[in-house]
Amino acid sequence: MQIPKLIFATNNFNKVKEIKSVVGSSIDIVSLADAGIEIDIPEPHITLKENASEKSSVIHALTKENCFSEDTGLEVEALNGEPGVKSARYAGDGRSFQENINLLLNNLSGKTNRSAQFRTVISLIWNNQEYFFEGICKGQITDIQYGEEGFGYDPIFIPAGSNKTFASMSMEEKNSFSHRKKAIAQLVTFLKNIQ
Ligand code: ITT
Repeated sequence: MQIPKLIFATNNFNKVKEIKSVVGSSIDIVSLADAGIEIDIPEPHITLKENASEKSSVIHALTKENCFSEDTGLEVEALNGEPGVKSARYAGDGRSFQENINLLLNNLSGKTNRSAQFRTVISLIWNNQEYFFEGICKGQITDIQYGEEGFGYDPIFIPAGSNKTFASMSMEEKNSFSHRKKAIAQLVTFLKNIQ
């Protein structure tokens, strides 16, 4: 059986690293950089699903090749699901991971409900048809940040079943809990079953 090839419509190299580490040699993942595509895809919608769809559709229109994208948000219960779809630009356009973390911890200060979840929605375009997959990781937001690994909000998120932040884990350990791993595992199973 031939290994399926998929272009991954993302400019976030951390996502590429994590997803490659999960799929191993079962899928040939080609990042936008590997494919020589330089594009900043807008994410104008109010749901993760629509933004994921936008990213994969733009790359499919450009390449006509099988591709996928994912949109991820950190949904904090005490903030009514924020930053959610705005996770990348919570503190404003072009702001750093650190500025987003600072704003989130500030907005949560004094709140005892620290429950949150990461949610990833994947849009796969396979043979011109679109399919969606979702992965959720529930957990808690810390009072202070710690850990140097990972990216984004990893220094302030402790997944349920652990006592340390994602940023204090190796990639393999993060994968054993993560939203992204759960979503991509469904995509891998889907491709195995339809080939
Ligand atoms: P692409 O749209 O190019 O894929 P992006 O970084 O803009 O990359 P998103 O729109 O999905 O990705 O933004 C989600 C933001 O949420 C991201 O910038 C991080 O700050 C955060 N994030 C996503 N996944 C995360 C993870 O596994 N751990 C910590 N933070 C994460």
